[in-house]
Amino acid sequence: MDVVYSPAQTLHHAFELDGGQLVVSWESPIRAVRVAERLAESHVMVEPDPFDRDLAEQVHDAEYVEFLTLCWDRWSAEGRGATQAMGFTWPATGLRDVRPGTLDGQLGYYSFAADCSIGPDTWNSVAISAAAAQTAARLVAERTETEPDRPAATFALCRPPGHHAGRRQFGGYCYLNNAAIAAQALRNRAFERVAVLDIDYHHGNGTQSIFYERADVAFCSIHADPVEEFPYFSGFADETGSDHGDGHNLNLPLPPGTGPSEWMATLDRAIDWVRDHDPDAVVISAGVDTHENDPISTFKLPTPVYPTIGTRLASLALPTVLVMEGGYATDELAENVAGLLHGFESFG
Ligand code: Q9C
Ligand code: ZN
Repeated sequence: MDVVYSPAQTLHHAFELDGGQLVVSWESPIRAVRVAERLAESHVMVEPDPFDRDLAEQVHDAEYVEFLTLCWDRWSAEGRGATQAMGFTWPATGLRDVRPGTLDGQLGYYSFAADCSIGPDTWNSVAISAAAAQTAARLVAERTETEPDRPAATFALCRPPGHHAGRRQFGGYCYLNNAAIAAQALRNRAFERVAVLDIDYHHGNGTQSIFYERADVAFCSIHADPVEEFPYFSGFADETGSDHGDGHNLNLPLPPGTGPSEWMATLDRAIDWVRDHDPDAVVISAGVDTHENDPISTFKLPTPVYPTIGTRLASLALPTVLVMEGGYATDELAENVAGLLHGFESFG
């Protein structure tokens, strides 16, 4: 399969509040560098199309996208360019959900976690990362038209990741929701029903919330139980969708420390659920922070399991956009991603 990626995605780097201190984010540029280097040995690398803002505004509020594009310029115009922009107060429970006029107010209004700063290159990398997902969806749609009997697949090497970003909220290292953008792009083409299957260690709260009331995009996620893990306030098993989306959302939370046999059995459940929804295309939120050496996660998947995961995902035999999410074991990351893709490609 082709890989969509631009080196401009490495320009962004961020800080996160961790253990009471502001530190360099685990979500580092080297992640994309290593994965791209590795995949270039075995795959055709494709440059992303120009960022499609109208498409992004189908899954994000236009005002939010505008905020992201202007945030750094406003921040530096306030004379604060020596550090990066980050909120410090949020409309938490009991407070009012009003949009403030000031930058500090809006930084809180438009985010849910202090792990996601905005620097001079953030918007550029974020837009190109989203464009990679958008381009991967276009390629899958076009290949499905020319070869309808062979399920097309493309990997969007997205960085920064996206699945925590909601309609108007950044957090969890995510600003624009790349998987949601890919799913919407597929919907805008010939695919009437799309399923997003999220295998990142963390719950894809942003993707869930974007499609929660919709029947045309189903969402299923396997992740660490939010009782114990980020994002804490989303990802419980009783979140099943609402309104038209009722029954179109499935969360499969697992305890910290979950190993490969339990995880693979859960993947089988997820795949069965996706198949029961009879989608025309699939988006995989492909986080590999489930790895045993991941520095911020607790699952125990060894490197040799990723090809097996890829093969199972391919067994859906549907047009598929794979979108990279998390994965912070930088020494193993490229091998795990390459293993996932090779396993996928070896199916059938
Ligand atoms: N510094 C993804 O894997 N953890 N995001 C913050 C306190 C946030 C992970 C911990 C984890 C977000 C895409
Ligand atoms: Zn994650």
